Amino acid sequence: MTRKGALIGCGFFAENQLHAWRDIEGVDIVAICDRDPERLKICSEKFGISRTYTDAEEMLADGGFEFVDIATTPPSHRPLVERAAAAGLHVICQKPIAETMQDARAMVEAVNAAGKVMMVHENFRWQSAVQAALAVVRSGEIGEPFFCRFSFRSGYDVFSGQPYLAEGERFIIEDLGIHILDIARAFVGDVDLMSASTRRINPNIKGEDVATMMLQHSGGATSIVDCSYATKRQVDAFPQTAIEIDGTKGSLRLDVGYRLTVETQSAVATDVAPPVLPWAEKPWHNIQESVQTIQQHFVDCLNAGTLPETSGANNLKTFALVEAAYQSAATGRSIKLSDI
Ligand code: NAD
Ligand code: 89V
Repeated sequence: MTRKGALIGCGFFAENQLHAWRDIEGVDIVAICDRDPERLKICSEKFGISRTYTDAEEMLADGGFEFVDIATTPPSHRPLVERAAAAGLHVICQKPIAETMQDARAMVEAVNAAGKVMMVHENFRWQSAVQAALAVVRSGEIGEPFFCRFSFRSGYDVFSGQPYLAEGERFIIEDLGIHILDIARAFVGDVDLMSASTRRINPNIKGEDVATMMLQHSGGATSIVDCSYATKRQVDAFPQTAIEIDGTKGSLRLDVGYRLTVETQSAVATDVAPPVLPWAEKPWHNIQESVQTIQQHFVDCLNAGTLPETSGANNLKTFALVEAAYQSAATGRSIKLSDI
């Protein structure tokens, strides 16, 4: 059986999603939409998709697919997800799920009420190096984690490809930190308390480009999640997340350069560099591979009748961490997640 889908938003990142869909068996993207005819034409020609629309409403009304992949920027996420739910479609929505917690909850509720599956395209936990580290922790080899650090520090110019990132009041926590917070949840679960501080180093952007967050997890572990786009190094780490985990029986380090070291009785280091997919390019290959993996996961879940790991409901907990971090940074107080 071939599952038919449609994609809305043919911008910077959507090309990765379209490449991945093309390579996943049993899926066909039969229609695409962008309100910008130029972007629509580029993706239509590049991916050989002839059914094109500049109006999402029109595409959804015409139908002929069972899921929609929403790859637009956040202001359009809520109306598009609600419209897709009303059309009885399964939905994938790019991160951040929404602009506010209220919108995010309404979106999850709308898809739930329609009896359909919603996945947030939260792909960083699907990076193969992160998955390799997760497998070690889940195996119990290093015991129970009690301290973790998830660190993303780079000086990469993200603004040339995504100029809107320089314009928002919120930047690094909402756009990038959200991925790293989600990785923290994947490793050590949900969070009770958040403390955060932020800085803006780059004078040419509006939002914060440095954030340091401390998370008290419900299971007892403490995590530091630190993010920076103001870190100047000779060899830039973009877009790698470095991970340190101390457990009751040993420790794990995922270092920049995709080297995973597990220390118990002795230290064992492994190269966990991701493959460079035929359509991918360095240094984005790490992210690009995870796009293919998460989309494959979505199809597998539809086929199995199970919920994706980063379902809408699951992702509300990651998005709540973003909200809590901004509230903490603004007030100088620790924020209970139960208050979000
Ligand atoms: P972009 O601005 O390059 O592309 C968005 C496209 O959506 C544009 O072409 C725009 O014309 C179109 N669009 C917007 N509203 C629309 C609507 N209502 N109907 C039809 N078309 C509409 O943005 P981008 O950088 O590709 O980011 C898109 C999303 O992907 C964002 O949410 C961003 O955070 C996310 N993103 C995720 C990753 C990741 O690794 N998961 C990486 C980059 C971007
Ligand atoms: O993944 C993202 O959301 C991107 C980037 C890696 C550049 O922060 O915006």
